[in-house]
Amino acid sequence: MPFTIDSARNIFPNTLAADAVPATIARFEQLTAEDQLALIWFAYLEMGKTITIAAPGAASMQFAERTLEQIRKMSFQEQSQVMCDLVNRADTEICRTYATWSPNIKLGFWYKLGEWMEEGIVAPIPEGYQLSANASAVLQAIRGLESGQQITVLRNSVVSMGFDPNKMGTYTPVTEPVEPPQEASERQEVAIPGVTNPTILAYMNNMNANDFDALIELFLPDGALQPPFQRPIIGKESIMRFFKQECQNLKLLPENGVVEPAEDNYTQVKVTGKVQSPWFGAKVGMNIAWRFLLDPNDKIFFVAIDLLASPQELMNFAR
Ligand code: 45D
Repeated sequence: MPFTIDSARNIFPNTLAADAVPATIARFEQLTAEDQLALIWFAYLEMGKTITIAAPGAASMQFAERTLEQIRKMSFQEQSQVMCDLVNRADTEICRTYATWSPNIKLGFWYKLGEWMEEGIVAPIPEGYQLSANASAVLQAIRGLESGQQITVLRNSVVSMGFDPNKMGTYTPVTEPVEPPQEASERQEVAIPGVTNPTILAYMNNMNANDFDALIELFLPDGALQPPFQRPIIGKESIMRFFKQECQNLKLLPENGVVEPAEDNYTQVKVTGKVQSPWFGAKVGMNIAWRFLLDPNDKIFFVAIDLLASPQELMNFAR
């Protein structure tokens, strides 16, 4: 029986993903908006002691500028209301604007608000704010996560704020401009012990060079890519859009891999290693597995990217 996207999702089923991330977010989303805002604030302050976030580039900040200026001019009470609206996914003008933004623009917007909260330009979390018992427990759970999982919790909660994009009808997504790919002379090539397959190596090298035109040609027309904790993105056009919106300036650092024959002359490949995001650079290395299923011509039919449960999982190549 040939593979389907659904059956492909189960290759290397022993791979242990960081389920603590969605579990923590589910608990977080049960809290009141005030508690959620205060909790993120406390978590962010604590993380900031050990890892600093890179300031977003002007190219991605320009799109949030009008909304930020609007908020800057508000009273503290109005500003607090806007932040609660975002957490509550209310139907307001700002929540609808927020929904059109790419994840990096949303993160840049909150980065700026955080700065302004610190400077007293935007309503701070009231001094002495007492988290509810549940919120304290969630903060405690976040403290116990490794840093790659902490930043994923933060990112995913920021991305899901604002009005529900599925309720918006048609709209134009707002995303930062796509930078040109890296010059050939500046590119570095990965080496993965156990993996010589040219498609796998080209995947890593093209992603690292922001060469999405070359990268997308590695996929079958109806191929799929499954990001951590998400449903598969199916088809070249949608995957290309995802690359341009969410994959610029990632650093993929594969460390180990295994290549095995699969049914129907397909090949399954598992690679593990680290990934760095442009927000934290080398300060946060996320433990990642890539699970590839290649067709008989070595085109990518499916690839899942998993955030791993623990560093031990980097060495787990059991089927
Ligand atoms: O609410 O091979 C305040 C794919 C308080 C592609 C705040 C990939 C109030 C294929 C502090 C102001 C992409 C899948 C908020 C590989 C409040 C592929 C602000 C994987 C919100 C490898 C909070 C890539 C702030 C991966 C400013 C795994 C929070 C990428 C900022 C992962 C948080 C990237 C930031 C991650 C989080 C980035 C900047 C997890 C960034 C996280």
